Order: sequence, then C-alpha cells, then structure tokens
Amino acid sequence: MGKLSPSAQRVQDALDAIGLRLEVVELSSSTRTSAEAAMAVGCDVAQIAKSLIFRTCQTDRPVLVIASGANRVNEKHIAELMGEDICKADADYVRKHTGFVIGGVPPVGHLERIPTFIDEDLLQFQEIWAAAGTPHALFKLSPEDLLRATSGKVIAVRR
Ligand code: 5CA
Repeated sequence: MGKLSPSAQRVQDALDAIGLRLEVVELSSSTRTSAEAAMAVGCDVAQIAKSLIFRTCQTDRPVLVIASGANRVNEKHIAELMGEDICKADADYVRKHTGFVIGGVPPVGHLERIPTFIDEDLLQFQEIWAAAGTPHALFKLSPEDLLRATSGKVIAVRR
C-alpha cells in the first residue's frame, strides 16, 4: 500500500483507534460523488454511504446524515428529529466542523462529535463504501461497522 494523503491518513487513524480493521484506499479516479465512487469500486450507487452535513437553522448545530448514495434526504424528517428546521451547510461550515472538504467527508474522524443519523436502506447490504477524507479515498465496511463506528441512529432517510 502506498502512503496515504494526510486527510485520508486521519481517517485511517480514526478507524484504527475505534479498533475496526478497515483499510482506506486512495484511487487515481475521482470518488467525489456517489456515482463516481460507485464507478470507481464497481458497486451499486446505493451501496455508497454518503456523509452529508446539515445544520440546524436556529441553533447552528451540525448534523451528519449518512445516506445511501441512491437516496435524497428528507430534510423534514431530520428537522423533526432535531426539533428545529434544517438548513444546508456550505463548504466552509463543513470544513470547519468536520475538518474535511465536501466530496471527501467521512463518517468518522471529525473535529468534533456530530449527532449522526444512518439511512436504514444501507443495512440491507453486506458491503458498503464510505468516503475517507478526500475526493479520491474510500473504505469498505459492513453496515454493522458503520453503526459501531458512529453510534448513529438508524432512521428512514429517503424522500
Ligand atoms: N465521496 C463521495 C462518495 S462517499 C461523497 O462524498 N459524496 S457525497 O454525496 O457525500 O458528497 C457530496 C455532497 O456534498 C452532495 O451530495 C451535497 O449534499 C454536498 N455538496 C456538494 N456541493 C455542495 C455545496 N456547494 N455546499 C454544500 N454541500 C454541497
């Protein structure tokens, strides 16, 4: 294995710290979007666990929604769960709270603890893939690994 870029290595370190034996891979092809990530590893787009950052409009708290790459997030449902409206997070906000750029935001290893919701549609697969810190890095995991790594709450995400 080649040396990982610093951002991808931070995700590898976070996985190691949790005690999951999962390996970050860095690819030459882009994995910036779910479609590109699925193409790069040869899986269905629904098997991509995309880590989306939202923020609560009034109290400005980050929220992480880990959604199947095939789904659009029902923001109304997230709002109900958080108890206030949900706004889109911009690139600076994402970077400030996670430490990573959009297109590479991983489900773990953020700068701060972020309340996390996991799409129930991800649980049907044996293997899924998540971003690993850069728009060229991914790691393969099971839905059980994802639950363990994030302590996320499983919910219905899709619209
Ligand atoms: N590496 C891939 C597969 S895991 C990935 O990160 N995909 S993603 O879907 O999770 O990340 C892209 C997401 O970033 C988009 O779905 C979108 O919600 C968000 N995004 C893209 N551009 C912006 C932007 N300008 N401001 C806020 N969010 C954005």
